[in-house]
Amino acid sequence: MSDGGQRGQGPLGTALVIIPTFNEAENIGPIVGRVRAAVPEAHVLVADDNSPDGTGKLADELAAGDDHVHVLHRKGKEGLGAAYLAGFAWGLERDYGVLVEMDADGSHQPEELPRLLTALAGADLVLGSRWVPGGRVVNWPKSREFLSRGGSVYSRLMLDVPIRDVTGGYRAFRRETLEGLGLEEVASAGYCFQVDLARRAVRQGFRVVEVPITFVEREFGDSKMSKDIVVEALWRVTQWGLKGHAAKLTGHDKPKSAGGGPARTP
Ligand SMILES: Nc1nc2c(ncn2[C@@H]2O[C@H](COP(=O)(O)OP(=O)(O)OP(=O)(O)O)[C@@H](O)[C@H]2O)c(=O)[nH]1
Ligand SMILES: [Mg+2]
Repeated sequence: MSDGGQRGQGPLGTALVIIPTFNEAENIGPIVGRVRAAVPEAHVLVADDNSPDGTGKLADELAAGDDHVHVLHRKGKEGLGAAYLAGFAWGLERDYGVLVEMDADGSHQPEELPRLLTALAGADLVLGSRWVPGGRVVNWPKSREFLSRGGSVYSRLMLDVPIRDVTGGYRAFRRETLEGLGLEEVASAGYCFQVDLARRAVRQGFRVVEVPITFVEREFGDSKMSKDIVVEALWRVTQWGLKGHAAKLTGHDKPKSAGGGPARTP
């Protein structure tokens, strides 16, 4: 083994790349293949919500031919957050030291994963970031960019988290970080799931580092983004923000338990 961190099996332990899927039949084969090529020692867990287009069956076929690929079949569509929570639980029950979130649609390029894993050597949580210098988005309409940037700025101001891309979903966690986040209390389903995890990490004092990524808009398949997901995010972020500000005013703003070192982002 040369550079363990880059190959998904460094001093932090083996990495598990969790890919939630709902109707990603065109994308699942290519994305799993790209992860396997980019980080050969990492394992992949496809968390499929019984996709009507047969994504789960395709994932089973990939798993049958590769002992580094696993499939978690869930009974129906329950949202990205629920799929990740089930995937985290699956990984934490096993011996993985690093858990990675990645979309199936190619927006998160597996070829950038070694950089995220390398950064995790000096962090508790690494966020792939579109909105730090060097980060960018390819093929997004202006309206979508406005929504994403606006969502991040609003969350940052409301929640007082020093993170540029707080809604992004390309992330690498140390096992201990996930264990310290209080996942059993997380109820968010859509985008705000990502915001929720990031704010919890900052609150617990974990070291959060943003690494620039090039986010590529999906080429195949349909988006699962919906008005409901945006409304949920807006509503929850506003609630969290107001609660946080109220707690500050009354001096009740300290987390229940301490995490790692001081939070920081570059
Ligand atoms: N298991 C599961 N996966 C989901 C669910 N909703 C979305 N996903 C997956 O989560 C990832 C992100 O969803 P996308 O539809 O790409 O959301 P998005 O990136 O905001 O939208 P696009 O810009 O259109 O790609 C993809 O891999 C989806 O297949 C769900 O309810 N269950
Ligand atoms: Mg997408």
